[in-house]
Amino acid sequence: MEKHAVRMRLKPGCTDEYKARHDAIWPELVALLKQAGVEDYSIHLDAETNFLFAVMWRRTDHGLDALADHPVMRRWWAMMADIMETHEDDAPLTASLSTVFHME
Ligand code: RM4
Repeated sequence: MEKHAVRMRLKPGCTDEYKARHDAIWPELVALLKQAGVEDYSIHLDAETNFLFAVMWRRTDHGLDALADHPVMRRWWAMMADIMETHEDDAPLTASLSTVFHME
């Protein structure tokens, strides 16, 4: 397992909607993420900047890269595109975060 963190960005004024959509996350998306090797996944908001910090534990042999082409993932990203900063194809803009401290 490895911990992986990325930064995304919410559009201003969309906090409640973002939370509501994730509270009602599609079971098929959860199944897809689990199947791809994700075992623990949380997203944290900096309300001052609207940056979202996503942190997950994933198998080292995870299949997350292939999910970008999966119809369920694409449908989710299309649904989320009105409230997140995205590429033209609706995939969220992401920046990888490097680990600088980890206490176990
Ligand atoms: C996020 C974003 C991510 C997805 C999670 C579940 O808002 O779309 O790509 O992994 O939702």
